[in-house]
Amino acid sequence: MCSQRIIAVFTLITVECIRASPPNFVLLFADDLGYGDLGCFGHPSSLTPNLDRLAANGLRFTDFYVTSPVCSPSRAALLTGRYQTRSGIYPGVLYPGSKGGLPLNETTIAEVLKSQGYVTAMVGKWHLGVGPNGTYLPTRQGFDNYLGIPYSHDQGPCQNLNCFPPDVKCFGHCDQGVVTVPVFFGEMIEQQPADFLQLEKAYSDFASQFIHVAVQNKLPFFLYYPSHHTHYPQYAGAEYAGMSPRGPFGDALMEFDGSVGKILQTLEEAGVINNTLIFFTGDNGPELMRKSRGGNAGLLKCGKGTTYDGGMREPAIAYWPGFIQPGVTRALSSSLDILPTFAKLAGASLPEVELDGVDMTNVLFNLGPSKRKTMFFYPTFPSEKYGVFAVRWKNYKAHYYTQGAAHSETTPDKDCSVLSILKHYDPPLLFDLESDPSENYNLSGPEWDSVRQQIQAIKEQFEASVVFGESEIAKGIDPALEPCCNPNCSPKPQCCHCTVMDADTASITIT
Ligand code: CSN
Ligand code: MG
Repeated sequence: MCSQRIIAVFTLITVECIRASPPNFVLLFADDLGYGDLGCFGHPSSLTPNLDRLAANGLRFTDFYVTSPVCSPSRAALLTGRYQTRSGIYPGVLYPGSKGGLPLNETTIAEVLKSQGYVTAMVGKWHLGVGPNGTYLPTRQGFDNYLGIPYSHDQGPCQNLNCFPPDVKCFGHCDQGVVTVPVFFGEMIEQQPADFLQLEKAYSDFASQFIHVAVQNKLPFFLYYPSHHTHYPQYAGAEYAGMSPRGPFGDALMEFDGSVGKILQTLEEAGVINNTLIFFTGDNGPELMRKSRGGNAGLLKCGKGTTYDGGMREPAIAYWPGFIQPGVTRALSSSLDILPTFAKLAGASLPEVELDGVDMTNVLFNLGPSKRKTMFFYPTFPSEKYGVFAVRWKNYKAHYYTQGAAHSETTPDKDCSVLSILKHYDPPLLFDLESDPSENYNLSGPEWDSVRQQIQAIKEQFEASVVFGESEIAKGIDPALEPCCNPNCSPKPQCCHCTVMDADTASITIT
């Protein structure tokens, strides 16, 4: 039995007790956000009061990893609980005209939860494919509702993007010769190009409407909010532009943090704040090539595009008042673990596939040791020939290969630069991430042989279990597939231009 009294005593909570009333889930996913970007992870001039509040009253993860140093593969792994090499979301990322996408036979968190009667919504950046006739849109992958952009907002011309004030053009250059970035509502294009100054408000209004409708209908809900706000080129609306001491990246982050605050307020108003697990993390490390306009990996080495910790170790926070005790955990955890964890809490069965994620309820509720002992680091361009570039086991990390990346250009550390070509190590480089989180000091000498041998055995066992799925990204690009609000117009891409979004038309689907 699960009484209020038991709920109040943290140590007596069992997962069965929690399951008696399935919680709602809000999954917040920031874009290109580094380990050092949040106030609660030590950034001195970021203003992130709402995320800091979640961290102060929830569980902050110090050792949380994603599976890829770039976006689409990281998202595929988050939503499926499987390394992207299995689902085929490699190499690199999906493009506006990509033929492929997350295969429909993969089971997403949204599909797992729908089997238990959850109503689902996604707001923000998808980046797992559009395909012919919207084959790969979120609405085909378990999301009842979708408002957002289909890929990164630098994957279309951005020189005409509105920044703030509205007559000032955004800083930077983006992809040319493709359609401007559209905003989808369900499977329809609501606006093209996206008006970024209005978008964050549209997103939070939609999220709040979704929560209210779910609660009114007494349905458990799953809201996935993968924000693209901190991705280049950063933007912020009138309320936040120029407000952060950190400059444009800080403004964008602050506006995203503001929308987190609005979601929290909605959960409180709807009376479900105590029955909702909020989980926050990011997709990959910071785009250091943007210099001070990019994110920051804090004390970690390099950033986006690399398999150093700066590319793949992310800030993470779990918040559920009354259930998750405030604190900090050093338990090794991953975005792979979210699907099995949510499934466990919802009482859903797991997809019958080779899952890489493990249930982390032990970590969330302080019930025992973490089930995760290892983490494998695939590069941006994984291949069966090279396999994983690095392995984390306990506090150790072994690098078999390293390579710099254009996305991590510009810092004084030459290892991050694109000029640092692929290097193979035999024996692998070995770091103790607890005493040396910046991966500076290789552990050499015979006393480390046994650690290297154990890691080698773990790597071999893992790689023997991985069958690379057919690459969805290698299926290539067809310009005719670029999403266009006037499908038969000409000349493309310029004619793909549609009216201002009418947020009032946004209605919520609950089945
Ligand atoms: S990502 O950023 O989508 O957040 O990973 O916007 O790796 O070639 C990455 N890339 C465009 C991007 C291209 C992006 C790449
Ligand atoms: Mg990203």
